Amino acid sequence: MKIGIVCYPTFGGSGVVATELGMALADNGHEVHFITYNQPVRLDFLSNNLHFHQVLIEEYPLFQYQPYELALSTKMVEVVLRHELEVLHVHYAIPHAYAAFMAKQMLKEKGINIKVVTTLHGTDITLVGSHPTYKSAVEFSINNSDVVTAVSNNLKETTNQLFNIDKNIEVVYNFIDTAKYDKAEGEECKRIALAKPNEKILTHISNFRPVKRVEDVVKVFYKVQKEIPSKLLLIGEGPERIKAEKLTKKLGITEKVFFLGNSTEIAKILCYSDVFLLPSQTESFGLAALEAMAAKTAVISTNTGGLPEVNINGETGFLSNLGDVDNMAKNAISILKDNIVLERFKRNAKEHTKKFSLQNILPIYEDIYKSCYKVK
Ligand code: GMT
Repeated sequence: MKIGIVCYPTFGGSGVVATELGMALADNGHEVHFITYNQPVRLDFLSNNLHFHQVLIEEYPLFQYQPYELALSTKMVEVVLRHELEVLHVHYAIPHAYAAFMAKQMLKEKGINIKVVTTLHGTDITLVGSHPTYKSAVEFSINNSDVVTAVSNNLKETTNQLFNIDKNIEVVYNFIDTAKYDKAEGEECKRIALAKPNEKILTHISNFRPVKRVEDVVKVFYKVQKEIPSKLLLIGEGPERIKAEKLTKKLGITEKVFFLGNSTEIAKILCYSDVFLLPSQTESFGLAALEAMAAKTAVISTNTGGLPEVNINGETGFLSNLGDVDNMAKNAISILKDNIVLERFKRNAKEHTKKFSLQNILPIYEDIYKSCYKVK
């Protein structure tokens, strides 16, 4: 099929999922067109069935805010017409589902019935989408998509609680290309560069937004390193990084904490890790946790949102109440203090990711695209 993918091109989970999906669809013989304002960070190659169309904004002194949705829907129309796309798959409702609706209307005038699949990722519903500033437009664009998917059962339920949705939301879990992580594990994993042989490695990866509670990561690590010789790797960039750095200084643990910034080498970094920390206020799914699990890493997380659907308490890691850093540290220590226990959690984590493998999830999206043509 000929599929247009609209997403944020950044390190955020929705952009990562959209990009990995597009690349996998292209590998499977579909013609995929990314439509966004920059080449997605994980889109590391283009080919004759993998294309990128940049949405450019025309600056004008009158505009305090540039009308991105207008430029995006115009670009969608142009790409659909030029490449005869059959489906537009938009990731993250704001403003992509709204822009897709506008494109659909414009194309209708030209006698073309483009199908729109909207995937809800989390904050587009929980933190931003339900805010009165955006709520009506988000509800409208969800209800006017041909198919709507959510990345967890929890996100589906939350969407139905927060909005008046008149169609069934299909749950399609985030997925992982497990082969990538097996490869990184097989290649030389230079753990020695970061930690001594007796030291354990804890990791956190995020966009360092307030919802991730990065200070809790540092607080948990502070307690863990008192009992277990260990290092903490923090990967990502964002507004909370400075606070987290200040806290490591205050706690006197700077020499044990490495801020590594954004990285496209996630599989390689995760191959070092023993425990992954994700103390988020909410996560619709927690793709970062799934990536860690694929790299054989146990997960210590909160029990919020869709996290219990990914991290199985007592099996792949542990779940704690929001903000309960004592419990998170206690759980991490209980895994890290015994190498046999650690190995069991790591193996379970890896095993559990099979449920979310690319091979399982890709055909679900392919069926959804086909099903659009059966939808009225
Ligand atoms: O977590 C973020 O802040 C980024 C955000 C995004 O949309 O890029 O992530 C959301 O989508 C991911 C992919 O579906 C999910 O794995 C994350 O759990 C979700 N984040 C939140 O719900 C906070």
